[in-house]
Amino acid sequence: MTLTLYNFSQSTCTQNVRLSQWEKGLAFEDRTVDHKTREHLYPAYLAPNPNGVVPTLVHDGAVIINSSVICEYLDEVFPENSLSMSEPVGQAHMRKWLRYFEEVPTPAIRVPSFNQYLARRYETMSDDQYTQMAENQSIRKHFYQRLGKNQFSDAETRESIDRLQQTVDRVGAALGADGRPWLIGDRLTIADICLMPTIDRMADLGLQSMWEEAHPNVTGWYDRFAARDAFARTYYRCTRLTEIFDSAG
Ligand SMILES: N[C@@H](CCC(=O)N[C@@H](CS)C(=O)NCC(=O)O)C(=O)O
Repeated sequence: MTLTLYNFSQSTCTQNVRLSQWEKGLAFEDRTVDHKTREHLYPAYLAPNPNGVVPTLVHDGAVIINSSVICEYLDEVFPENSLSMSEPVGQAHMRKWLRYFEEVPTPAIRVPSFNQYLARRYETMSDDQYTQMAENQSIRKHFYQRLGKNQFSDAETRESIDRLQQTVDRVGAALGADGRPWLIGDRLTIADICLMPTIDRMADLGLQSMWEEAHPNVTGWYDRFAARDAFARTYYRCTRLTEIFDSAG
């Protein structure tokens, strides 16, 4: 049996899968995709994953894409150390959070990530090179065109911060409802797993003030998760943007 994970170390979507991997105690073959040479846009990568993004999981030849789909797949195929709910209503609550994360915070966190760090990768490109790079993207073509080699517009930046604020407010309210330790209740599930990379990235970008005062229970949730072995294994050195881009980091 082989499980191969095509990934970038700093990718929040990869971190969802890593957290699941280590919570479940699975061994993966690690295949780092080279973002510098845009290996994720090579025909060999696009054939299994036409979206041209990481992660991609290959399990004994079967290709599984989309991080939350991968997390659910792993939990179904390897039921030990379950990260799902045992009954349909609980499972529906978990999936409700997953869809919300995919629609609201996951796209939103890209905006400050690129504004503060990731756009630096394109600084030395000529305008023509950048235009070509954006044109060659798969599902991210319009995203890179909006970024425009520099920063997102003020309006798009404000919208993304607003979406992130809504997320921490909703999570804070859910955790505060009955003092529950995890989003759905007493058990850590894939909903917590798919939230953590956004919250950890927000902290890496210095945005903790968005929950620290208003929602200390979000800090409590973060600290509880950060104390787990799976967290330490997932966030190895150079998984955070500050470690990659700030020489002092
Ligand atoms: N919905 C997808 C999104 C994957 C995604 O956006 N991956 C990012 C890294 S977190 C990526 O590969 N970006 C390529 C790029 O920006 O050039 C998932 O959850 O797997």
